[in-house]
Amino acid sequence: MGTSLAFVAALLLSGCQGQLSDGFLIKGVTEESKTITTLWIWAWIALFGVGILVWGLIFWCMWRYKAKPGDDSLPPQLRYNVPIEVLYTIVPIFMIVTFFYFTAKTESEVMGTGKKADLKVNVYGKQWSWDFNYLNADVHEVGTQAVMTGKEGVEETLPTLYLPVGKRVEFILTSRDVVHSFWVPAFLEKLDMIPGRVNRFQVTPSEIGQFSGKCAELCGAYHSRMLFNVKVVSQEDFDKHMADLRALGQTGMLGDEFSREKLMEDQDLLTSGGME
Ligand SMILES: [Cu+2]
Repeated sequence: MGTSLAFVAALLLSGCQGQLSDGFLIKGVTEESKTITTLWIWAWIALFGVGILVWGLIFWCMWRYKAKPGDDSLPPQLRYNVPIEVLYTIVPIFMIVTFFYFTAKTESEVMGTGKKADLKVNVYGKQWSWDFNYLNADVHEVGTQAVMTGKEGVEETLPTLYLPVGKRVEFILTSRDVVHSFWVPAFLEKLDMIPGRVNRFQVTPSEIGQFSGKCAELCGAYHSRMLFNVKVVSQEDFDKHMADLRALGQTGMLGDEFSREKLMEDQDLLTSGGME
């Protein structure tokens, strides 16, 4: 009941974004999102198939074995029916194995970093924003957390990740402090950023436009303000943005110097220095 209500709610809520041909999933804007949407649609088809079969059997039993008026005897009681028990053990196992197989297959296709990337971007998570190191152009962008004013236009103040359309980008995800999660909903993919670990995935944005990104792992007080924009632009506009960053002096790669811990340490040094 809970699940079906949640499903109806999800359908209603996503109704304005998705459409039937995408299984009411939000529209993906990368090459890889087609594979994900296909998995999503086939999962629903399989689930509806199972649902219709199960509901059908339930209603058929209710109708077929309904008590007759005046007959209050118990129907024959079944116990230890080995064929039925074997059947309802094997069928769910078969279903789970099938789901697992297609999920693992899609995941390895989508996440695969075996192909050569056209560009590499190191996304550095921190409490509570993002830094982007464009490895090929040797320039970077520094982000600060969103300031929620309650007014429109917050997007303009957010750090923006630029990506050229139709180019395969490899994200190299690292974190300075706690676990964050790099999520661009329109990419239909997200991946955790874990301190001391490097996570990677590749996508090929296939549509020009601006999309929103956020942190998908509760990471502290201002987690909800850990927002960014993604701008998928033409190669010329991308090159121009790289040149702009260079002109601003934002060259080289950012390291750990912007972690909150590090900044607090420096602050402590300053404070204790001032006390002496
Ligand atoms: Cu976070």
